[in-house]
Amino acid sequence: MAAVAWKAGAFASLCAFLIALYVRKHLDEVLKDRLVSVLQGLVEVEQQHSIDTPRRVAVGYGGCHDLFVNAEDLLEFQDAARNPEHFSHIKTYDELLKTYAYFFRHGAAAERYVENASLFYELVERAQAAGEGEGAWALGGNAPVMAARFLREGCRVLLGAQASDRLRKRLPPAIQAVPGSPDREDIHLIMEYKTGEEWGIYKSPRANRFIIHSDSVNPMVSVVEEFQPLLQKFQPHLFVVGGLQMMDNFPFPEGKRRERLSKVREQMTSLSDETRIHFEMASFTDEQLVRELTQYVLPFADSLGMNEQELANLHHILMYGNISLVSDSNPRVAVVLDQMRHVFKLVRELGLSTPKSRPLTRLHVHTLAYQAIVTVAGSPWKNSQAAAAKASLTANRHVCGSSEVDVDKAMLIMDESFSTSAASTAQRVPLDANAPVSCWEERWPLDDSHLSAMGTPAESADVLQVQICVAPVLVCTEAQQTAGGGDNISSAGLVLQI
Ligand SMILES: *[C@@H]1O[C@H](CO)[C@@H](O)[C@H](O)[C@H]1NC(C)=O
Ligand SMILES: *[C@@H]1O[C@H](CO)[C@@H](O)[C@H](O)[C@H]1NC(C)=O
Ligand SMILES: CC(=O)N[C@H]1CO[C@H](CO)[C@@H](O)[C@@H]1O
Repeated sequence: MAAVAWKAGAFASLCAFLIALYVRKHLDEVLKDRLVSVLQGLVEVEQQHSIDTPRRVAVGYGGCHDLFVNAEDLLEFQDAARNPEHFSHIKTYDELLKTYAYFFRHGAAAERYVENASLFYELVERAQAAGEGEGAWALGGNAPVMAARFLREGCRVLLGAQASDRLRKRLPPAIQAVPGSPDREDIHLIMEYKTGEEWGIYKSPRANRFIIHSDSVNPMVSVVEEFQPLLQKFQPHLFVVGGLQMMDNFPFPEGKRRERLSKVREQMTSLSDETRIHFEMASFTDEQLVRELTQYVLPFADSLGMNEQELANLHHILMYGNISLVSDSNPRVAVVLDQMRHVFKLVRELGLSTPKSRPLTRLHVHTLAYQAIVTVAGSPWKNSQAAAAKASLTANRHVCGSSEVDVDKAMLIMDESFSTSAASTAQRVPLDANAPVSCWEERWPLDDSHLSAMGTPAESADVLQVQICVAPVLVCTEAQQTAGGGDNISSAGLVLQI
């Protein structure tokens, strides 16, 4: 009896095992089929629109030369490092060691200006001696990355950077730039360390980088003046303003940063109405700088691009006047869309009291899991659905380092359906694998207190009609590169909309 029962039991568990195996395999196939459908759906939408006549795109500001070195090959641990301290800019080797120790022990990224040029160039010499020759150098800065992407997408491109000879050699020749700063000025020394790396009495909890430079050309945005005649002549369809985070943590003399930002504003307002202006946010640590951006830059842009953390920061500054230090790295669609609605309306309000401002008509937020684009109905931005699809595919292509998306190296982390808002009136939108990019229209009531300020007829002012598109990202599971992702993604999204 017992043996029979045992056999029956064994048989039953074997069956259960086989069924489980079958179900699992089947589920894997279902999942893979779903990824394939999503990919096909995205590619189909992306290809609906092509760019027939080359568009002219101008991209500011700056560019630099990144020199990569292993921190442990460059910085020798010395007693000064036993007392970590945080200097906003660096004058001596001891200050460098203390500041490095401060960030290294937390595995936190940081970038610092080295005021003592002879100290900095000594370090550059040492890094070159320790490094791998040419391979240790790379084109750096947001503007050149965006410029290169626009070029690849078939645009004619003008770059607002004073290109040193060394930088010029690395730029694709078809990109027009402002001739030269000295070769030495634009070097940024990127010291990398690994997870668990030991340095004297410290051990880094995670891999990261500590960047130093002695570059005053980029933080001062000194290219603005020389760029102006080229920009006027070029008559771009699109002018992209980015790279302003180089101003973060730079020791400006009193009032100088505002002065430089007002030059940027002047450049933006000098362009004709035919030119669309996009501002690409970045991660800023200086709250005052972000506040100045909301005054000098944001009201003069038609379009803004940013990631979810930058959105959370901007939202916080506009709502409460300060930066939120912690934010969710994988926020739900509803949370991001609600923040986008707020930011959109608040940025438009900023413009109301500002002469020569432009009303915001586009906002693109890129997250790891999805792309969201809001545009105002009737504005010049075209093809939002295709733009969201292209941005999403570019996110995968960039991180996986390949122009073909491979579903075996991709996954969806966006939920099966999402809510359009946390409000009770929200709709639930399913993520349809066969039509993965969801677009819908919304009418946003505007506060009537702004009607008179706006000076436009009530019918167009009391309600803002917008289109929202959300596209899932096929998240790359075998990351080749992450830096520069946002720049590639934002540019890819813009290129189909101008
Ligand atoms: C600048 O760095 C050099 C080289 O490390 C050093 O000799 C000099 O004392 C430093 N100057 C200042 C003002 O700290
Ligand atoms: C920002 O301001 C709010 C309200 O004044 C305050 O509660 C919050 O702690 C501040 N946050 C930071 C990060 O300083
Ligand atoms: C995968 C991809 O397209 N990434 C690109 C992002 O942009 C830079 C500059 O154009 C390229 O070098 C990367 O290959």
